[in-house]
Amino acid sequence: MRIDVVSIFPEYLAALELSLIGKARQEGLLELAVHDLRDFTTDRHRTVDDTPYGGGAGMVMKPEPWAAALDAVAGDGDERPVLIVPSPAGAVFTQAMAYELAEEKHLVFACGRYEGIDERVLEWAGERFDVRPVSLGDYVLNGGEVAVLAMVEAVGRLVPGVVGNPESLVEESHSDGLLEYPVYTKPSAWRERPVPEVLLSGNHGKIARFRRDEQLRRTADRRPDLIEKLDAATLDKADRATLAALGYEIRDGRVCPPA
Ligand code: 6GU
Repeated sequence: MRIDVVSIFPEYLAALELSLIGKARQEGLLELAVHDLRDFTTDRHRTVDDTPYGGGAGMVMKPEPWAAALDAVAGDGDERPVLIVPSPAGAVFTQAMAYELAEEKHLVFACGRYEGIDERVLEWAGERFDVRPVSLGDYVLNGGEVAVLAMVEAVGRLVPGVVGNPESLVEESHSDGLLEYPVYTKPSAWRERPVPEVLLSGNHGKIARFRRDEQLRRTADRRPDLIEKLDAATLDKADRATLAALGYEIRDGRVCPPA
């Protein structure tokens, strides 16, 4: 996979040289380049922003440096790269989106700052890119760089070969619509706190059941919105009993919260 990131703070993306993603770059699994938007300006002051038409607070990123930068990274035209525009006004980034993006050959991230990029850039870019404004969630960051760090890590780890043991991608939070179960390691008793006994039993059926129930309990507690999105057809008898004990009711294939 090829990834291009355009930013006025290219140093922000230095973290992508570390850990799993850094290693994947060294091994050639990810080809990642960071570009300084100011290198695509033509004036002496390397200006990237200007005041908003219609008035209002803050500054808007000028179209021309963005057009020049996107022209430079677009590639030969026989592919249609995905242009991800991090913005609190985007669609929410999810694990499902990370899986989709991990299938792509070429991702371009356009990091806006200030109040955002002139809207015409996104319209114009639609001729050559699949343009996707994407948000990490309902809060505001000063720019797209931190969001790009998160998204490149979430997508990059799903690219085959980046995570050494692909098994570790199967049983993790959000892979089945539930949060992950709690984990424990040695010692079996620590500061008077024993590990749940079933985990020491060697009974793999019971362990699987315990973990599934912990997933259901934890998700109901922390993310009840995810419980309501479950398809009841995917729930076995024991799942239904656990949800019933938590006060949920199953009606017409939906999991309904306690009143
Ligand atoms: Cl992707 N960008 C910015 N600037 N703020 C955000 C965000 C993205 N996601 C949540 N807040």
